[in-house]
Amino acid sequence: MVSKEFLQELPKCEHHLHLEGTLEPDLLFPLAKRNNITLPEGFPKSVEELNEKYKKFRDLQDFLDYYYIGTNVLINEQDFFDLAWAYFEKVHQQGLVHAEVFYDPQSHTSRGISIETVTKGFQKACDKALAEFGITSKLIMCLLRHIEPEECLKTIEEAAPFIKDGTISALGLDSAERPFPPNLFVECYQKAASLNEDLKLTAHAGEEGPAQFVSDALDLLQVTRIDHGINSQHDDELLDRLARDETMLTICPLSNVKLQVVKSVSELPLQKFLDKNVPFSLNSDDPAYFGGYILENYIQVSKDFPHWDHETWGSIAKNAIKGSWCEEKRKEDLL
Ligand code: ES4
Ligand code: ZN
Repeated sequence: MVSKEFLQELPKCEHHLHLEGTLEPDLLFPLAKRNNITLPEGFPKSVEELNEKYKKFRDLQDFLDYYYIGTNVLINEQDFFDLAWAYFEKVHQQGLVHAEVFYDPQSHTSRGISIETVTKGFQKACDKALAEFGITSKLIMCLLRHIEPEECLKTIEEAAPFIKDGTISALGLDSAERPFPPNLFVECYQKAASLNEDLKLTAHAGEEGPAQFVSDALDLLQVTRIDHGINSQHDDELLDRLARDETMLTICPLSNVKLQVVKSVSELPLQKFLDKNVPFSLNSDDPAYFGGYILENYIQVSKDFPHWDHETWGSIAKNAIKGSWCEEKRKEDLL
């Protein structure tokens, strides 16, 4: 098995990280206080109690219920900056060199907070991460799939200035997967893509949903990356397609265990993906909720796949760089 030091020093890229999912209990409570937010009846009262709750979630929806409550404590541009900056400080220590990070504008606009406030706060943290740590980053705006597609179209219009000027690099789709399949969002993806030909497209698919949702995201939404996608393992033709087109899956090992998608990391089809040349990266998803940041995810995978040597790990890190949406020059420098 490779050492923690080796994994720490590998130049790592993260492609599946929800900024709202980096809200640690020890920031959630102070922010609630700072912004005079009353947490709902029955919500844990202390950092310890909340950490206890985060030890296990029944499923994706059980987690999302907590995640959306947490989101409510974020009000001012400074809060969004503080949240993202705390993330960059942590992962800088872990050997992260490039991050493509999600955020959910609708979790905030639905509470009367403007898309400008959110986007500018996050963007300033990204700028500081580049200036202080040399970490490059991209912002990916996600649509919440439990919100009506009509509403989502309005969100895209509100975000249009940031899509047009490239502040938002990509569009994603998250929240409860099974009840809200990709086909509902065809118009939204077309509309967003029409605003900027450089806009990248991705979607959560095949986390709790079937392999068919992965194929549908590729065919109907024209995405060039799939978030999670682990249920692709059940469709050999789809695996061949992902390999042929070099469509990267952004795998989130600790998340899959916490949300009971798998019992343990060893159950993940990572060896199959390697053998079939399906590109994937390893990511933390919602690290404050799932018990680890990027390095802890790498370490857990190394424990569950102990036969992987330095060369295997080197190729995993390289594939993550290759699958990144950073500028070609940056890619060359990282490779
Ligand atoms: C998410 Cl793990 C996961 N799946 C779907 N939507 C999400 N939003 C934040 N984390
Ligand atoms: Zn996710």
